[in-house]
Amino acid sequence: MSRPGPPPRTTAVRPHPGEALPAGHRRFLIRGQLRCPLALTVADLRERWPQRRAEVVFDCATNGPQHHTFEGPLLREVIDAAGPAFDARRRKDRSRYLLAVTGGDGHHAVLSWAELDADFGDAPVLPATAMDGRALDGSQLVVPSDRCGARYISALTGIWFGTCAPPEPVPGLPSGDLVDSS
Ligand SMILES: Nc1nc2c(c(=O)[nH]1)N[C@H]1C(S)=C(S)[C@@H](COP(=O)(O)O)O[C@H]1N2
Ligand SMILES: [Mo]
Repeated sequence: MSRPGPPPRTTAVRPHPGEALPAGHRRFLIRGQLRCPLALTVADLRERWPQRRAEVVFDCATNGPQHHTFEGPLLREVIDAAGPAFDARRRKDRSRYLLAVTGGDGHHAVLSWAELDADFGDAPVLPATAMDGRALDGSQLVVPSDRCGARYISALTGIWFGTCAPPEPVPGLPSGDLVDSS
C-alpha cells in the first residue's frame, strides 16, 4: 500500500511553565537483551525524555479512521537508555533486534529495531504519555507510519527487546532456499 505525501514526522513539544498533567502510576517493563531493564510509569516517560508531538490518522477495520494528537518520548531514546545489547557501531548487528510490545488485555505485536533506528526506517514511534491533550493513565504505542491501528497498543504492560535465533536449516534443503509449494 502506498501512503501519499512525505513520511511522518513528529514535532518537539515546548513545555509550558507550570503545566502539570496528572501522572499515571501504572508501570510497564522494558526487558530482554538490555544492560539496564526499566520499569516506567507514564510520569517517568514524561519527565525523563524530551516529548514529541504526533498528529496521526490510522484506520480501524471496525471503527473507521481515527484522528488523534499524541505526545511522548521517542521509543528509540527510551530503549537507548535501557542499554541495548547490540554493538551500536555495527548496523548489521542492530538490524537483527526486535521489540515485542504487549498491552493490558494481552494484545501484542512486534516492531523491528530497524523501523525505529535513524539509519534504517527512522520512524518516530512513541510510547505516548498524552492523547488529545489529556494525560494517559497507561502508555499507548504510537506508530505514525502505520496506516492501520493494530499496533497502537494501549495500556502497555511490557516491551521485550532482543534478537531471535536464526531459523534452523530445513533438513535436505540447502539453507536459504525457498520452498516452492506449487
Ligand atoms: N491493548 C490493546 N490495544 C489496542 C487494541 C487492542 O485490542 N488492545 N486494538 C488496536 C486497534 S485494532 C486499533 S484500530 C486501535 C484503536 O482502537 P480503539 O478505536 O478501540 O481505541 O487500538 C489498537 N490498540
Ligand atoms: Mo483496529
